[in-house]
Amino acid sequence: MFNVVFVLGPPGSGKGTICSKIQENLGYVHLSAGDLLRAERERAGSQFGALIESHIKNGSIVPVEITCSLLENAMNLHKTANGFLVDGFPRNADNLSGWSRQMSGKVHEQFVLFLSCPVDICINRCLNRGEGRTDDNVDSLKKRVETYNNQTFPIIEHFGKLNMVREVDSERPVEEVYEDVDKVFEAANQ
Ligand code: UP5
Ligand code: MG
Repeated sequence: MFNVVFVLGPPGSGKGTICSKIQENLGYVHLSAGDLLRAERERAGSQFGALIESHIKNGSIVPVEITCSLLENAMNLHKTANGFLVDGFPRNADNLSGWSRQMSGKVHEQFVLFLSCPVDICINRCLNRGEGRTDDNVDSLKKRVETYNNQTFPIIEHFGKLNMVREVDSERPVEEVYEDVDKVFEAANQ
């Protein structure tokens, strides 16, 4: 049974940044659903490349079967890990039900780390990131934020009702955010 922590928050809230630090310090394996989808998009011979790119550019959500299989394959490469940080997933109701269908009995969901940050700050972070992502432009960001508000935030609320959400304010400098994140993990694993 794999331990899983879902890491959610608006685009640019710092999910990837904080997950690298958790991986480095606490030994959880970081799996970014977005990174896995981008790698699949680039993989020679992938039948999903064009579909994935059209969703990424439009800020819409890739069918769960694709994302969930990429996540499961990645988990199976690290069978001895303490646990996994599933970054940027589940993003909507389809993601959540697909995950339950495919993963129930194989994983234990510990909690949801929710990195909260005002959207205008998040957008500026993405616009200044300079990694050449095809979705770091004003048009795509508008759609990403809309998808987050309409589809992903309700998933966070759903987990909130189950008492599974640990919220950390990620508007602050990375070191300060991580300090609180570390406390959340300490409390969860004691
Ligand atoms: N930065 C980070 N933390 C900071 C801080 N505390 N103070 C100041 N600056 C900070 O950070 C973004 C930028 O901000 C970086 O430059 C960083 O240095 C700085 P990052 O850690 O990259 O933030 P993150 O939340 O990971 O932002 P990201 O853009 O990756 O989030 P998204 O959720 O938008 O992107 P993701 O890659 O997860 O998904 C992309 C697309 O893939 C989706 O829109 C969707 O189309 C598709 N997708 C699916 O379809 N299904 C999935 O399950 C997942 C993705
Ligand atoms: Mg990211």
